[in-house]
Amino acid sequence: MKTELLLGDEAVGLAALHANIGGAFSYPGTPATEIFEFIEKRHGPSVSARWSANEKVAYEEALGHSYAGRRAIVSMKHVGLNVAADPFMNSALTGVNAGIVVVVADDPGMHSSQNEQDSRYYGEFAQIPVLEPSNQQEAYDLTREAFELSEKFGLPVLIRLVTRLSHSRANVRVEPPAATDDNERLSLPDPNDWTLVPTNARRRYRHLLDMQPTLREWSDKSPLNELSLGGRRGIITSGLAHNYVREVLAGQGDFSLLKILTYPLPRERIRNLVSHCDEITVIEEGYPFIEKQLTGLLGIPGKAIRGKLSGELPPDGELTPDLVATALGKQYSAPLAVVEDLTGRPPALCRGCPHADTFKAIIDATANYPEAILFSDIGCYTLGVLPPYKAVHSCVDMGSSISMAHGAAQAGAHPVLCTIGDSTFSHSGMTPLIGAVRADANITVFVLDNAIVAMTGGQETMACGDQLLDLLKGLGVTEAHLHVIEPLPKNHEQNVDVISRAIKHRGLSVVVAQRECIHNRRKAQAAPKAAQPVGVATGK
Ligand SMILES: Cc1ncc(C[n+]2csc(CCOP(=O)(O)OP(=O)(O)O)c2C)c(N)n1
Ligand code: SF4
Repeated sequence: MKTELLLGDEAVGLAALHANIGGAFSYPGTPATEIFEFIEKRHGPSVSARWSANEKVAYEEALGHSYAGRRAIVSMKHVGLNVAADPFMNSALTGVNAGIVVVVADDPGMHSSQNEQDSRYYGEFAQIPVLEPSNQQEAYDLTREAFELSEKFGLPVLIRLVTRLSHSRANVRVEPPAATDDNERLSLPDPNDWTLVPTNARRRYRHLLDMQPTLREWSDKSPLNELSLGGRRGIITSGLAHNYVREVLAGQGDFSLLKILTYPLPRERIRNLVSHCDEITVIEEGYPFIEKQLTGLLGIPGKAIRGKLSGELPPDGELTPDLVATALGKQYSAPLAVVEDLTGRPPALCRGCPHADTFKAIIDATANYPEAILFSDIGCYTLGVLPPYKAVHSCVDMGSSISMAHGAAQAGAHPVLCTIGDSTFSHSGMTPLIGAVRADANITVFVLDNAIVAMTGGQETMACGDQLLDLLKGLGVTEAHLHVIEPLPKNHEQNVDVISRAIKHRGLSVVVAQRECIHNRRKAQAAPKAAQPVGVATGK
């Protein structure tokens, strides 16, 4: 046993290595990125760790890895699970061979996300076990346990993190595994369980339903959920929110408390708490997931249930100790002074960013088109919505720019432009482009090739430079309407001219803006840090 100072994300990554995974699969996305990055830095030769093109691909790679007999971790941000939802839902029917742990980091408060959806609903939707650690130590312990559970139940297990846990550090007691055969693989499963034609799928769904009482019993009996009965005022809390409750109560007040870390909900303990208390406040980060199940449609006669649905806590944003204290009718004063008067600093494109020069050229080329629409996508270039550019008219989900542009063109809009980064293009831009090519859609697509996944911290991109151009040609973009510009101030007039011609063409044009992110070169020049492989315990 030794101690390491780890982010919540890193604790998950280290636990996965200690659980003897064969592979880690992911697509970058804040606040989950550091899980994979930690594994990438620390893994030994028996572990495969490569970024995937998107979350669906990552999930399917993990599924294939499990099928072939090695444990797999697949990590993503919450909206990534929307992209991976198809294999995720269906893997609850196929089941797993070697263990699969799906780690999803939610972002209540939307620090860096399009929404604040709560991944516990996905766990319930797929009818699989969910674990929700409240601190870094539990992030480590529960990830180790999740692999055991996954193999015990033959199901993927979902771990739900939230930003504050993913991105804060604490000392974690870790236990490297005893010597094992690192490359050992389980034998192959029955292919009939994995081939979801209707006869097999019906049988496997029945099996999943038959598993539910076992999962409920496991959750009911799990020592991870702690119930302490005291006064007649009850609190149910889960995951990270438990810390706020502890901080606010500071060991005082005559409350009964149930801390939940496992789903399906531990009904027996909830029943005990409810029958002991007159009123219950539910304190959970995210949607009122527990509260809704507790109240059902009509509530519990004779009991007051408080939380986000009843208005004691706000329905959106992150919890804070202040909010929790108010909901519990307590006074709270922060142990450290809070600096209130920090000047707000809106995000902005870096000085010298290639995207800035592309937007300047687009703005000048569309100056005579007041009706021009520019659909954008998710990446640094989304910041083109802000002054001084104010060029971007939408950003919905990854890959949506090209399809939305195609839809607008079909409504008769002109000119219709869209901007998509190189990573987002590989993630989910290629499929809509095939449709746009086939229809010769009257749109101008800008692929912003800065040779990196910049917004999430500079991960490798799947295709850039000549490879990206080959890809575009392979998807059917004709050479006559495929333009390459270098977005630099000195090329401004020339670039405006190219874009103007592309817009005038009544059909599909693609403009590739090729210039490296200014941070990429510096990063490439920096010496790689020495990696410390994680494997079998050395006893040191
Ligand atoms: C489904 C989903 N997965 C991941 C993310 C996180 N994310 C935001 S932008 C981005 C990629 C940005 O790369 P690129 O399109 O090349 O643009 P750049 O930031 O390099 O300009 C990622 C992975 C997300 N928002 N949604
Ligand atoms: S990180 Fe790179 S791509 Fe992002 S704004 Fe800065 S220079 Fe532009």
